Amino acid sequence: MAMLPLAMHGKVNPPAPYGPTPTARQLAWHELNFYAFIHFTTNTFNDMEWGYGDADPDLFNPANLDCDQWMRAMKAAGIKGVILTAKHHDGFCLWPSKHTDYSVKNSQWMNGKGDLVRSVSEAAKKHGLKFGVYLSPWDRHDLRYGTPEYITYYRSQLTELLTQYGPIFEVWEDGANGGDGYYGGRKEVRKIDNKTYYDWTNTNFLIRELQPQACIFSDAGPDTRWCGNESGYVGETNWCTIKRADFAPGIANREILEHGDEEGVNWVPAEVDVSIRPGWFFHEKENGQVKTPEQLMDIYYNSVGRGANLILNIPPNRDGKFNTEDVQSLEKFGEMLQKEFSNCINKLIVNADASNTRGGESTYNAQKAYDDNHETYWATDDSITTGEITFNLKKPTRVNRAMIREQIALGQRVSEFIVEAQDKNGTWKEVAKATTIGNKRLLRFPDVETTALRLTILKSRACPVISDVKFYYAE
Ligand code: FUL
Repeated sequence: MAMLPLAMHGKVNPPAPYGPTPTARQLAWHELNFYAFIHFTTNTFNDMEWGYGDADPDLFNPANLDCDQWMRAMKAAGIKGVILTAKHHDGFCLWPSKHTDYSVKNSQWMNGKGDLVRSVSEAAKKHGLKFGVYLSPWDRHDLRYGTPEYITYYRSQLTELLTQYGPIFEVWEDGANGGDGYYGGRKEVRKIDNKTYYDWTNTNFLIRELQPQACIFSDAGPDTRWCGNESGYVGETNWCTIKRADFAPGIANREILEHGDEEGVNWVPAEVDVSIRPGWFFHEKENGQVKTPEQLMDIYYNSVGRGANLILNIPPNRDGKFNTEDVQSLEKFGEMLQKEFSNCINKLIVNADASNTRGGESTYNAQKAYDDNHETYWATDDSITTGEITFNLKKPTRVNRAMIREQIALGQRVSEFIVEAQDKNGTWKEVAKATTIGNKRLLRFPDVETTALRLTILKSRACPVISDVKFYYAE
């Protein structure tokens, strides 16, 4: 006999999925929360952001490449994966592609025997980080850019990247497209129609075929979307849904991308891309502008803490290492992040009551919101879209942080909620108010000493399904 889903062991059906729901690959992606971006190419050596496409391959020559150092610094910050710019807009390939001469094989670095995609993917594997690739669609070097042959070239390169370097967790389809460039010496302006030129549908089929577990990022998904800015935040209200058909890579309504679309028909959650420095590539002159651990913490709350994933860019220097300023900031941030959520006060919860429990059945009761099991959840009856859980504490306890998660496998529902704390006179005081929850909502509020905490769902598109509520005290 087939196993019944856990919640069916009771008499009451679990809530039916509401609206679009994530695929298994998206659900796995949601659990990652935080990964890194590496921008590295000839731009690093000639101090550019968008190389024109005519840089001499010999320019690329990191004298003391140390990918282990990158991985250690990333891990110290709590980073769980890394995406490398295998090719940026300048067209220079960091691996010895068979389909162009414009690559590391013609640079003096390691006498043309180097393969940076290999070095980074192997270091990532060794340190337990996931690996992903960015392959810029816009190529300012290649003569074929703008013609159908270029699309064949792009796909051949993707095939190399997706077959030679182990499992890929994400493929980054950039939106910057067309303009002036070297283009095999023609030095002209080339414009493409970014809705039709790339035929993304078929490129994405290829990715699915070669790496079925990889999430595909672009302004339009299909798996994860741009958050509409490069400043390190997603909207306070952040829906994981959009209408995918309204977008294409390079065709982006920033307002919608920043907040998602409550009525959206596709599950395409936001990814927040931001650099630890003003630029995406390393520039000596920006050494004094590395984001501080405190700034990184704000970014973390404004991305991961709003249900998005964070991709933080850390550009290696000309030596092939992360600069000291960047390493120090990452390490300090990692320590702060660890402290932020190390003192969970859920252990002091003696009991919890919900205003309504689905079918009156223990399978969905308030305890399931703090049982440390993401699979189980508190849910109400289908007709109930507001409600509260009161968490009673063993003794007066100081609290200043909270984490709340919906069981997004059943869709995103909540659009308004508050957290309150009861003072010693029995008076309830609001400590936090927010809109959407989604995969994860992190809240910071001033210290409060309390004997009971209350989560109130004020508005939800369907019965709330809350899988985790955790309270913390951060010193
Ligand atoms: C943009 C690019 O133009 C930037 O150079 C950078 O790679 C960023 C992540 O995406 O579209």
